[in-house]
Parts: sequence; structure tokens; C-alpha cells
Amino acid sequence: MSDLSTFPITGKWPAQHPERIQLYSLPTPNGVKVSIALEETGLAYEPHLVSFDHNDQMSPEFLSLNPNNKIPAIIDPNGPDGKPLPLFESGAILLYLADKSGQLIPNDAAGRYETIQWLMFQMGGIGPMFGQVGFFHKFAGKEYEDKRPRDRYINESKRLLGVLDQRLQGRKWIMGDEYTIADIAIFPWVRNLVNYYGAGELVEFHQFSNVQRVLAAFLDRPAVVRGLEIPKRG
Ligand SMILES: N[C@@H](CCC(=O)N[C@@H](CS)C(=O)NCC(=O)O)C(=O)O
Repeated sequence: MSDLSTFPITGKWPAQHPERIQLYSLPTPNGVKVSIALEETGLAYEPHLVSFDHNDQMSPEFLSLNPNNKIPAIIDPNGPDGKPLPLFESGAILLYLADKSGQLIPNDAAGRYETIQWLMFQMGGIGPMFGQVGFFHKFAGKEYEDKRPRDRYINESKRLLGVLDQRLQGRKWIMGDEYTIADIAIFPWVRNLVNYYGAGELVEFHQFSNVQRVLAAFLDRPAVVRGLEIPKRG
């Protein structure tokens, strides 16, 4: 039986199944990347809800796992060398789950690096830029009279969607026929931008027909449908 009691986070979120991967998350665009990857691979896991309404991400127990106070984070009780592995940052977690399961990333070295390249494109570009659109268009920043910050992030998001659209021309997924962690990283953010932030018109989403096509295929996958609702909100 795996002993996770040395991880203070298990004091606040007890593990019912300590032999399974422990997921600490919320169904936001960064959170669902990991629940979708777990659902796709079939790895056994136990989800725990980190409630922002209760500021759970600032609790000492959560901070003991991720000092950066952000979801998602995991503990794999059976990590490298059979030892527990705590991990935060969704991109690192996606790579880890792909390696652990032997799925969602090409086996050949060049294909692997190309997938990581697009994963980084999401982590360094799409996530931060679309997130700022959310702030300036939907949340507190929408009250700001000066629209220059909003327009800057809208223009940058539009540019990134153009890059993505071009990449998807003639390809089924980001890496061609193979569905990978790059798709799992990118499409929850595209969905969020258009549906939740309601920024589709501002970024002229209608222009990006390849992105629309692949987003629809992504949202059609049963593991994606399930992963988008995990962990269940209380
Ligand atoms: N680069 C991080 C970003 C994670 C992130 O921004 N998570 C947000 C939810 S989508 C969060 O936990 N926000 C809580 C806070 O900032 O207090 C990752 O990809 O894991």
C-alpha cells in the first residue's frame, strides 16, 4: 500500500485510493488538460477539487505541493524508481503522463520534440495571452476605460490563432494523424476563449476554419467530454 502521509496535502484532501495518481484540480482550461490526459490514457487516478471559492489554492496544504498556488498538481505514488513523484505545471504533468503511459506523444525523437515545441507554444503563448483577454474582456479589466490593453491581447490572440490555423492546414491534429498532448494543451484554451470569455467576434474566430474543425473533433472525443467535468464542482 502506498504511503502518501508524508505529503501534507493529503491531510486536507485524504487519499481514498493512495495507489492511484492523486489529482488536485478544478475544471479550468489548465486543469482539464490533466483530467483529459488521464481519461485518454486510462491511468488510474483520484481527483480532488481545489475550490477557488474557498481559496483552497492558498492553503498551506496546497502550497506544500505547489508553492505557486495554481492548479493543476499531482502526486504519482508510483513515480520514477517506484517513489512518489509530486508535480505541478500542466505542461510538465502532460509530458510525464505521456511518458508514463507510452501514449499521446510520438515515439521517434524528432516527433517528440516537435510535440514539445507545440506544447510550449501553448504554455508560453496561447495560455498567457488568451488568459489576459479573459481579464480585460470578461473579468475586472472590462471596466477599464482605456481599451489599449484589451486590444493588445486581442491582437496577439488573433495572431496566435492564425499561426495555429496555418499549422492545422491539411492536418487532422497538431501532429498530423497522431493525437497528442499538444492538442490536449491547446484546445481547452481555444474553447474557453470563444465560449466562456465570449471573445469569438473580437478575435474574428470565423476566419480560422482549420481551428474550428479541429476544436469540433476534439470536443467530440468521449475522454474530452468526461475530462471537461473533472473534478466535479461541489
Ligand atoms: N502555468 C500554469 C498555470 C496554472 C494556472 O494559471 N492555473 C489557474 C487556473 S487556470 C489557477 O490555479 N489560478 C489560481 C490563482 O491564481 O490563485 C500551468 O499551466 O499549470
